[in-house]
Amino acid sequence: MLTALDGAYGDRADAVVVAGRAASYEELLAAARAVAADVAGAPAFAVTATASLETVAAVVGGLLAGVPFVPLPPDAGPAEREHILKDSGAVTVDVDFARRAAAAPAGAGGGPDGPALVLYTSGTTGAPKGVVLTRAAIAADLDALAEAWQWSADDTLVHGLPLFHVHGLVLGVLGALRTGSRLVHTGKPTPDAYAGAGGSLYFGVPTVWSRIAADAEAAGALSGARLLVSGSAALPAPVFRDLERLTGLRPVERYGMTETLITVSGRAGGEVRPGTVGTPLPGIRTRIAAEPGAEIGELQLTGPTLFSGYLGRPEATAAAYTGDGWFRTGDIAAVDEDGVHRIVGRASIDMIKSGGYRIGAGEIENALLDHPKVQEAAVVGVPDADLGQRIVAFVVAEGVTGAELTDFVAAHLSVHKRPREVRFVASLPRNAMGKPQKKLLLAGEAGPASQ
Ligand code: MCA
Ligand code: AMP
Repeated sequence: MLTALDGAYGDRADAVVVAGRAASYEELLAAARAVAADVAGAPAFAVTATASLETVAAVVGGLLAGVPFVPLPPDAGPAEREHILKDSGAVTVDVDFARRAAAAPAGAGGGPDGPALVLYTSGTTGAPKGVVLTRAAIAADLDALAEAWQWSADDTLVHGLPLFHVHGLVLGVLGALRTGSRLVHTGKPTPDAYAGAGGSLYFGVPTVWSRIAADAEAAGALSGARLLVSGSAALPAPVFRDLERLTGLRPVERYGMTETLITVSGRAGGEVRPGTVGTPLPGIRTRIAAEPGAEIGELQLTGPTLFSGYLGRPEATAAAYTGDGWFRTGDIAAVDEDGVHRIVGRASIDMIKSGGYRIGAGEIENALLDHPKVQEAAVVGVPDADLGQRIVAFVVAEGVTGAELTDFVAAHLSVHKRPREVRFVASLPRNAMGKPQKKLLLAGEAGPASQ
């Protein structure tokens, strides 16, 4: 699974650098074996997934032991943490990178179809669901990306993404360990940190790229790189153009989901057009479920990178597929005559993407309604130049401030799920069925609300 740790590409003292701390593959493997010994036999294990060598050792340790790893967002409040632990049945483990073991526990390991990761992600309503990803799906995705991006042991990969989602953990850690590229995780994805890291390959969400594009000096420092990759949300065309002007590189966009891993991407050395996410990766088939005569519709796909289901939720898993077995992404897309895909928006107004984080409106509404002063709440994603969308909560409440409600959500769920703005209203516009009419709440906001 992780070719670099088998010694395929040699070793160096700074093969993996996370937030300023360096480790060789040998050190990482020894720390991961100690994790594997701790978790062997558990149904699943959870670690608070800070941006650290400990989290890297945890994900590798889980693979060595054949025990699924459940990364806990470090900013998760008690409600979110408890939900993830209870739902997954994971034991919690503390990782000490200084603890080393000479061998993995006897008899440990997992087959290709065994679960490697359970990643919690939001739907439009309710609490986050656990997405089960197998080793085979991860390996297939990383190999497809390595081919698409000509990603190899000659690269130094740089990013500063969180280690509890696909982007930072699967691509950003396991990808480096499978291809043998040196990894520099910057801790935080600031323009200065990216500029100072001296990489050949850079990953970022559009918010990261737009902050870099606004900092000419930092962007200029990336001009020696080979490839800049953007994903997790739509890269605005002006950011694409600014990056090209400042770095001389045309950033490659790729598209994916927690449930499918990365399925569509631009190619290194290929033609790249702003606003498009490229063509399907090897092994992936896509189709557009459009109304007769229409060219855009829901993007549906099949392939070896898909999840094996939502943990313990067979009905939700079944509902994610069409009758003929295609995964329903919930994204609205178009495909041009060359097979190049363009993501137009989300089918549901209740799925928000803010800073690259996927956030279900229902989860935030439920958290707000748990506050004793809140009578009604409706949450929407409003177009935002920095975050793509920012979470805005419309509430009917008295005797509480917006800042108090923001802190309440930040403490209960996670800091990154907090509303950036709370607007107090006398009542929510509702249709005849009593459902809040969110389109009316969004009326007057500039730009498309879907991205
Ligand atoms: C602010 N803070 C608070 C509060 N308000 N803390 C407590 N209570 C409050 N009310 C603090 C935070 O703790 C943090 O402190 C600081 O303010 C800023 O927080 P944050 O909102 O996180 O910062 P940001 O600047 O808005 O973050 C932008 C970001 C971030 C860095 C781009 O959104 C990010 O990392 N996004 C990546 C998401 C991602 O990886 N998505 C991939 C999903 P301090 O700074 O001290 O901590 S996987 C996926 O989508 C697929 C498969 C795909 O296609 O990739
Ligand atoms: P998540 O499950 O957090 O990985 O979020 C997946 C969602 O992110 C997808 O369903 C899309 O809505 C969005 N997404 C990911 N990559 C892109 C992209 N390059 N362009 C537009 N949307 C994207």
